[in-house]
Formats: sequence, C-alpha cells, structure tokens
Amino acid sequence: PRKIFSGIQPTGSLHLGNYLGAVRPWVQLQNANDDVTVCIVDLHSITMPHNPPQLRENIFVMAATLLACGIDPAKSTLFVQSAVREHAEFNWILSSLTTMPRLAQLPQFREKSRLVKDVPLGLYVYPVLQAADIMLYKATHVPVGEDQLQHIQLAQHLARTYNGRYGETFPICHAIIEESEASRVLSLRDPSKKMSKSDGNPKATINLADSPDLIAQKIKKAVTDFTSDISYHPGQRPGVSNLVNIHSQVTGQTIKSVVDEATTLDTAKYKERVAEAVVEHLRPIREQIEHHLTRRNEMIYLLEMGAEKARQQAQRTLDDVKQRLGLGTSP
Ligand code: AQP
Repeated sequence: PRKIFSGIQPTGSLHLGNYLGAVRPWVQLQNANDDVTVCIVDLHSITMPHNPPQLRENIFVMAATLLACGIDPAKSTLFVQSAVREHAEFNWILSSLTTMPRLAQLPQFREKSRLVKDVPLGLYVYPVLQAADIMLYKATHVPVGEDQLQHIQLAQHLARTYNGRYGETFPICHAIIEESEASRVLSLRDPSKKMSKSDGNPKATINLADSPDLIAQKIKKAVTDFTSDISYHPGQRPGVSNLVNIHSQVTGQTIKSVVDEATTLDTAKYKERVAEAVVEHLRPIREQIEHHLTRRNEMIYLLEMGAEKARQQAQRTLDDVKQRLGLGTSP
C-alpha cells in the first residue's frame, strides 16, 4: 500500500468543499487499504495570531469532524501534531538543509506575510515543518490542494538534499492533486470562485455543522442564471452546474442521471431537491460530530492512541537521522 500523509489545520468546522474535495477522498484511500496518516496540525496554526482557548476547541471540533466523516482510528493513524515532539525537532534539523531565498519566494508566505506588520519566523518556516510532517512517516503520497504544490516541491527538495548528503533515507513524495471538476465545489454566491472558509459572505459556504434549515436556505439563495431548466455546462452555467455536481456527489449518482431526473423541474424546485439530498447526506455526519463532542474523553483517548502509533514511527526515523548527522553521543 501507498503511505499517505494528510495534514489539516484545526480551523473549526469544515465546509462542503473541504469534505468533498479533501476529507472524503482520504476516507476512500483509507478504505482502499492505503496506509493513511491524518494529522491535525496545531503547530502550524500558531504561525498567525491566534486565540488559545479557540485553538484548543478547534482541535476537538476538527477531531470530531474527521471521525464523523469516516476517518477510522482502527484503520488510519489520527493524531494531533504537537503531541508528537519529533515534528518540531525534525523541523529544526531540516531548516539547515534549505535556504532563506528558497522559502521567501513561496507564494503562501508572500501572501500571508502581507497580512501582518511584523512577520513571524514561524510563518516563514511553515513549509519546512510541513516537510518534517511528511518525511517523519516516510510518506510516498500527499493529497493536497493546488495551492500547496510548491510546498510539496520543497519537501521533495529537502528529501533529495538529505538523501544526497546523508544517504538514501526518504522517498520523494508525490502530490495527489484532485483536478477533476467534480472535486471542486464552488461558492453558492459567486460560482466563479471556489467555496472557501474565509469567504466574507456566510451564505456562500455550507458548513458540515449547519442545521438542515440553514443548508436549505443557503441552497435556495444560491446564485444561478436566467435559464430555468437544469443542465450541466460548467463553462456557460457555473451556478446550476455547481448544484448538479454537488447533487451528484452526495447521492453517488452520475451527473447524467441527476440531470435526466430533473428535466421536469425549474431551478427553484431543483434547489429544493438538491437541498434535501445534501441535508440527508450531511445529517449523520452532523449527528456524529455532536456525538463525539459530547464524549471528549473518548476523543482524547483515541487521539493519544493515534499519537502513540505515530510517535513510534517518528522516533525510529529521527533516531536514524540523528545517527547519520552525527548528533548526540549514541553509537
Ligand atoms: N471549494 C473546494 N472544493 C474542493 N476542495 C476544496 N478544498 C478547499 N476548498 C475546496 C480542499 O480542502 C482542503 C483544505 O483547504 P483549505 O484549508 O485551504 O480550505 P479553504 O476553505 O480553501 O481555505 P481558505 O480560507 O479559502 O484559504 P486558506 O486557508 O488557504 O487561506 C484542501 O485539500 C483543499 O484543496
């Protein structure tokens, strides 16, 4: 099996785009017997100004959400990054294997550093920590969004540099990038852009924790166009096509069968149908999120079990690294 590493920041609840474009594919990989590690990357979350009680709460919400979406701790390794100290330690070691100009030109750093007056060093080193996450588990495949591609290239560069200097140790990881239209969920208010958690308009984004009424309202108000029949033409009719795509994704039906079944409906009626399908699909997930959040001790236990599994691999990797670099005194 392939070794898959996925990191996700504890940002609170996920939206439908994160779910259909990222988390559900991880669950599919897990169920296809790949070796999947899912890490809630809290150390990455402190690189921008943050609120500590909120961060702690968001870690629980993210863990509950991942469990609710089907990440199964019996099959996958699910843990919180800061619980495994090796991440921070390896980050330090890797930081000596790359250069400042290389990090400074990464697009995410350039974007995010514009948002703060004094740029934290952590923001700068962020992608090195990400490489440490991946390399500690000798991951071969990393599912990411397109905007993360440069970070994966940095991880590849670090693995090559390390292997060249200290001996073949790390696989060169591959980015798994979902490029299909089906995996892209668009904003309900502006179908020229993707659904996103930082969207200023809350009506643009369906959150997994939204109530059925709220989901129905948001879909009812979704921007479509002046044609009332239902068709799938992402280029000409992005709004309606986005609904058709979401509908097909949550029911498991093909695009064609979804469209064929909607020939007698106008957009208003069709939105009701899509809303019902989304609500039905998300209902058990929402219930499971609530369920896990009321059983925090169980989650703490599951996450510690996951951390223990991760720690064993991480320690093995790091012991070998220290050995090869001449660090410490162990023979
Ligand atoms: N609309 C989407 N459709 C499909 N997949 C999506 N992903 C995000 N949005 C969609 C995938 O979810 C994972 C986490 O991505 P993210 O944290 O970048 O989520 P976001 O909502 O895109 O965040 P923001 O607020 O838009 O921007 P950031 O956080 O980057 O400042 C990824 O695998 C992504 O592909």
